[in-house]
Amino acid sequence: MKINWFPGHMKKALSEMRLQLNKVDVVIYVLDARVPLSSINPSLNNLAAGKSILYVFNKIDLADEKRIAEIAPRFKGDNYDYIILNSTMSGAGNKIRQKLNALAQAKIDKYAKKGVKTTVRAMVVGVPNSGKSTLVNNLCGKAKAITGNKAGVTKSNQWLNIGGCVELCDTPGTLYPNLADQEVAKKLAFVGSIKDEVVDETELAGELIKAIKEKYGKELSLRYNGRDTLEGIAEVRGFKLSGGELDIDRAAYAVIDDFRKGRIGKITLD
Ligand SMILES: Nc1nc2c(ncn2[C@@H]2O[C@H](COP(=O)(O)OP(=O)(O)OP(=O)(O)O)[C@@H](O)[C@H]2O)c(=O)[nH]1
Ligand SMILES: [Mg+2]
Repeated sequence: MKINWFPGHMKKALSEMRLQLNKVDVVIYVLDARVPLSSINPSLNNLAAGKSILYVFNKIDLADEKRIAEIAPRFKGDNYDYIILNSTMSGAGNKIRQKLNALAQAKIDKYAKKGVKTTVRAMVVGVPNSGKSTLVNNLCGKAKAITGNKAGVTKSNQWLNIGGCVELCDTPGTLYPNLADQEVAKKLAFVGSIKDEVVDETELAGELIKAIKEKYGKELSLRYNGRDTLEGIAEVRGFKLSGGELDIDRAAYAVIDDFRKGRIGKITLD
């Protein structure tokens, strides 16, 4: 299985994002905490170069908090910082506002000296389905951006004034051409950052079981009564086709769905 997904709309989105960069003070870089290192996208690193960056480890409710506590501190430096979040929780927005203002402090102070209250502008970027629009809505306090549990929901840049002298730009999820590291590509597919239609679900589920077994064998075993193959899982779940054969496709779907909904456990695959 070779995974690759870089449709025209992503290329276009990246060039439109670049055109708007000059008015951006902070880039909010949303990572999926289940695959945080795999959510780093070279195209977005290029885009954010030279800007203040706030890294968001999002979906912490589905991820391994201990592992994130090890990884996240690497994402703090002179002009960048991080925050660990569940964007679906009310109150998440306030934590972000504080960090945003801190990262834009130099600009705020410069204008304050002239007696002017300046607007902080942030662009929210990240791989598809990482929770950018959910985060934007949380900050707005209402659902202004469309969200959905699949890759590629947001189609174009959308600037929103969220009050308190902050403007946000929600952007479409973007990847990069030629996902050379297929280990990374698989992890992005596990969390639904790659459109499901371009991936072989049965193969993907097999790879997902392997990846979980390696680091979270106990959780896997608990979920599926010690089974760690699609056949075994189909058996234990009683998934059968009309002829009585095991329904492997259904088992594959079930494993992917269980993982994405956090039913196997709180898992971080890096
Ligand atoms: N459990 C959990 N789900 C979340 C969190 N943040 C977002 N989601 C869910 O993740 C899915 C994707 O969210 P979106 O906000 O549409 O993601 P996006 O990054 O805007 O996606 P694209 O526009 O396709 O790039 C939705 O089903 C959200 O409800 C979170 O912190 N925890
Ligand atoms: Mg979106």
